[in-house]
Amino acid sequence: MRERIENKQAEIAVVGLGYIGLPTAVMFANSGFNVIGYEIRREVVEKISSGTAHIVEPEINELLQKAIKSGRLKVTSDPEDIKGKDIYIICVQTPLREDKTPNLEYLKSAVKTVAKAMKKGSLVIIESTVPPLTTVRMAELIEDLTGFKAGRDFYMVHAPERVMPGRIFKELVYNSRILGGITKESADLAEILYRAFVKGQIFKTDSITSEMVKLMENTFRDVNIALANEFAFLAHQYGINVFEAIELANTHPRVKIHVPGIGVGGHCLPKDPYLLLSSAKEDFGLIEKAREINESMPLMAKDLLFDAFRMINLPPEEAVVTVLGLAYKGNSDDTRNSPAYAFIEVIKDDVKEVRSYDPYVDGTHKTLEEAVKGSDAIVIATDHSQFKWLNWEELRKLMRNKIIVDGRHIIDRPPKGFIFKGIGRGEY
Ligand code: SAJ
Repeated sequence: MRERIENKQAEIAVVGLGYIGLPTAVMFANSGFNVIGYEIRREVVEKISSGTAHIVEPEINELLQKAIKSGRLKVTSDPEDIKGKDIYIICVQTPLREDKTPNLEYLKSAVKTVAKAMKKGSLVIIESTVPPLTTVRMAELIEDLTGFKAGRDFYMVHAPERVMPGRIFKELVYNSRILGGITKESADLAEILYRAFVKGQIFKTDSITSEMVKLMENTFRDVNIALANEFAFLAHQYGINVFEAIELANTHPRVKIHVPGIGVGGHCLPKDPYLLLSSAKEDFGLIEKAREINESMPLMAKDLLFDAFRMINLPPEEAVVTVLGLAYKGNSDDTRNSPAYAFIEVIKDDVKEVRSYDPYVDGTHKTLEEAVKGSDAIVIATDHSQFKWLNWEELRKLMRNKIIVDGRHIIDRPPKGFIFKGIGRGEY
């Protein structure tokens, strides 16, 4: 197996062609491996086969077309096509259920598909983010289904993805990588494999540690954002601009306060703290409290908006509100767990009409002007670059009442002629 990987003769199947699976399949194919991408959504397979990615990511279509043209990347939705491969890389989602417990059904179903297809000696890699202990449990599931013995008849590794949407192809190469093997040999083999394109450092450990590392990274960010959000909340009470305070605090060499805002979205940060806690018997409560703070941020934006309505005696039920940005982060089309939707949800029953506009995502309106015409308030929910350079003078003329609520600190100096409110902008 070692030589087969070193010589790039090892055949790879990537299971799940989403935000991580597709770029990973493309990278391995362009590094010289024969790769088959397996995806149950047929329409996605068709789109990818024609050389167009179903996700927005810089460089993806060029790199995908290169991989397909070279003949090294094929895609399928037929499980027969992934039989007998040397390596299986599972990149499926691990979302939360309504009650915030992990839903591992996609992962289990992918593992079952792999168990049916794999051969003795295969290396199975899970890139999905999973609760601690999951990789060991999935190895046991494979043992049950195949009769193989983990560590002897097959290798298994948790290799968490750590890339940020919008920078995936750079970060796949330059970020460091954690490889958690259920045996040392498993991690050693995965190291040779990932070296095909990873230029960052590679650290090897056991699978429970790597599962924990991945969850700790995102929980670190989530808890830090919650702290910044709490500072924003306090800044309103003390009547100061939290962004000025943060900038000044961050001049201290050991302080790096995050950015407060209307909420924390995406497929990772809102869920990973719950995955981290899900396998534990007890905890101190900090992580859950941080989640609670971040999940309450759309309500802070609502309070600011309704304050503004009160200032002009506008009954909320007569108000038309335009939400600018639906993606969970700037310059992206990704709307997974976007706080923009959470915000719309908390205001929609109290106002007359909610409109939305996003240059990357289908909203209620196709153009900014249409979305703003006759509206009473603009609420900025995403930090798209375009929104930094809006012609406020023109937009003001289109609006009925002139309210701005900045949920993403896009506006530094409030434009003239508006009632301006912003999360953390207690001074206005
Ligand atoms: N956000 C804030 N304040 C901040 C930073 C972010 O409110 O100071 C918000 C963003 O607006 C966004 C959300 O948090 O709604 C998450 O955005 P993000 O840019 O922090 O992260 P993701 O979800 O795009 O990617 C994260 C990354 N993890 C870390 O930076 C620790 C990425 O490296 C991971 O690979 C990814 O999660 C993942 O897949 O786990």
